[in-house]
This record gives sequence, structure tokens and C-alpha cells, in this order.
Amino acid sequence: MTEELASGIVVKALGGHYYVRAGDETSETVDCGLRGRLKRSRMETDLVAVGDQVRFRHLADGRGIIEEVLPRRTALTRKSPRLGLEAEQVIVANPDQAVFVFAIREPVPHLRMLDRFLVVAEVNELPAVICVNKIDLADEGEPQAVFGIYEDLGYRVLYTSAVTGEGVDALREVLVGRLSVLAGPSGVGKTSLLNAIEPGLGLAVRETSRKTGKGRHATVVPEIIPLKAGGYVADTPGLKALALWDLVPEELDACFPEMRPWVAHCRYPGCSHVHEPGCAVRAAVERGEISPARYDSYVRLRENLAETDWWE
Ligand SMILES: Nc1nc2c(ncn2[C@@H]2O[C@H](COP(=O)(O)OP(=O)(O)O)[C@@H](O)[C@H]2O)c(=O)[nH]1
Ligand SMILES: [Mg+2]
Ligand SMILES: [Zn+2]
Repeated sequence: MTEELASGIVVKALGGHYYVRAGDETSETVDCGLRGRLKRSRMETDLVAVGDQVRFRHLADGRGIIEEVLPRRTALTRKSPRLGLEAEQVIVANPDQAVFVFAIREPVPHLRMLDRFLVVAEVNELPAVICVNKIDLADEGEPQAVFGIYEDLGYRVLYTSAVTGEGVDALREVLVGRLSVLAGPSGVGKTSLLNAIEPGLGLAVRETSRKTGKGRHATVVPEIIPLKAGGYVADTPGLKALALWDLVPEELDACFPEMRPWVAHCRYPGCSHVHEPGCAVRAAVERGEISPARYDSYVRLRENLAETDWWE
């Protein structure tokens, strides 16, 4: 048997079944198993996750068998305490970016949660895009006044309304051709925005979240949803989905871009920037060069990380 292997992307992983979608738009997904040789060779990390590019062989019964998993460019991962500290669980393979959706009103933006999400993106070296929705409910200039600080930090910020359609084209442009991890509190308009981008897309992603909540661990994203124009969206159900799985407190300052220039100037190496004298980070906060709210997020996260059972 020397037939050509087909290439595809894993769009769904469920109980040993991997649903693989070949590159072109019209192709169906093939229900694939995993070659036994592969199962043994990659013990230290998840063998196959949604988002993985694979090479597979078609079987006579219409199913398939994955022969090869291509190297991951990126991954959204968590360390799995149950499997030991070196074992990592891959939530999504090969994500291109994270898109964090918040509303400017209804509900009021939870910026500490956004800061936490941004740290997760930094840890995973994922470019982060912030989408500020419901701008139709805001006063003139209000969204920029609240979220402009994140633009200053270098993050891309989109201002949208699923109701008026403002900013929806820009959001579509950001999503097309990429694999995006989408997260945000409920009620901010994620489903509405996805439906505005492509009819039915929001519904498809929401159903995925619901299924995930049942019976399976809530942090697992078992499916990525294709966009008709190209690209994929992975919904991350629940807030725990983006917990800070594998960060040690000493690494947290590197996840705040505005702190990076100062850490080398602290009096003590390994300064926590919380209580030590001669801390250059706190001096920058006092001079107004670092936002007190962002610094507050840092301190709170650092306290959380110091607790031993923060991952559950
Ligand atoms: N005014 C306004 N309401 C919105 C907007 N986007 C969504 N909504 C409303 O906000 C509520 C929650 O939207 P939904 O898409 O379900 O949020 P999700 O939980 O993030 O998926 C619904 O009642 C929507 O109609 C928006 O841009 N402006
Ligand atoms: Mg929704
Ligand atoms: Zn310091």
C-alpha cells in the first residue's frame, strides 16, 4: 500500500475519534483513528488536538487513520496536575491569535479579567486582539477612554457593535484565514458578533460550548468551527478555560509588557514588585508611567499564583 496520504486539520477530537477536514472548502470531515505507532511515540504531550495538521490514510470503509502529526507552530496549553508537572494538555494546537471580547456596557467591562486573559496570551506567546463590543450603548469617546490604555500597550483593539454593524468588517478581517481562540464573559455579544460575521457561525460555536460543558472537563475545547471565508474559531467555554495553568509567580512580570523595561532596574534581583524597597516597577507606577489598575491586576494575579491549588 503506497497510496498518497491526504492532508488535513483536526477540527474535533472526541474519545479517540479525530475528525479531520481536508484543506479545501467543499471537503467533508473524515472520522480518523490514530496509528498505534504514533500513540507510543509522543507520550509527553497530547498526541493530537484540535488545530493539529495531520497526514492521514483513507480506509475502505470511509474512515481514516492518522499516520503523521505535523509539528505544532503554536499551542494553547495547560500543564495537567493529574498527569504530573511535565505533562501538558493541548487545548488548541496552532492558534494564530486570541480574541478577547468585552462589552463597554451591559455588562460593565471586567478589566481584571481582561488582564488575566492577556497574561495567558503572553504566556502562550499568542498575539492578542481585544474586541470592545456594544459601542452603540456607550457615550462618544467612552470605549477609547476605557480601553485606549491597551492600545498604548501595543494590543490591537477593535470597537464593534453587533447591533449597528460598526467594526464588524474589521473583526471579520481579523478572523479570516486564521485560527482564533475566542474568549470573553457571557453576555458581551460573542454569539451576536459571530452571527454578524457569518450567519450561523455564532450558533455553531455556542453549541460546541454547550456540548463541552457536559460530562467532559470544561477546559477542553473539542471543536474548531470553520469560517466560510477561511479560518477557524475555537470557543473557550467558561472562564476557567483560560486559567493560568503553568505560570510561576516569578514569570508574571514578563507577561506585563509595560513592566518589562523596569524589572532590570529593581534593587533586588528576583524582586516581586510588591513590597521590596528600591523597586523600579512601583516607582514607575508612582510616576504614572504604569497604570495603577494594571499594577493592581499584577499584584492580585501574583497573590493567586502563590496559592498552591490555583489550577482547579
Ligand atoms: N446594544 C447591543 N446589544 C448587543 C450587542 N451585541 C450583543 N448584544 C445583546 O447582548 C445580549 C448577549 O449577546 P450574546 O451574543 O448572546 O452574548 P454572548 O454570551 O457573549 O454570546 C443579547 O441580548 C444581544 O442581543 C451590541 O453590539 N449592542
Ligand atoms: Mg454566546
Ligand atoms: Zn521590583
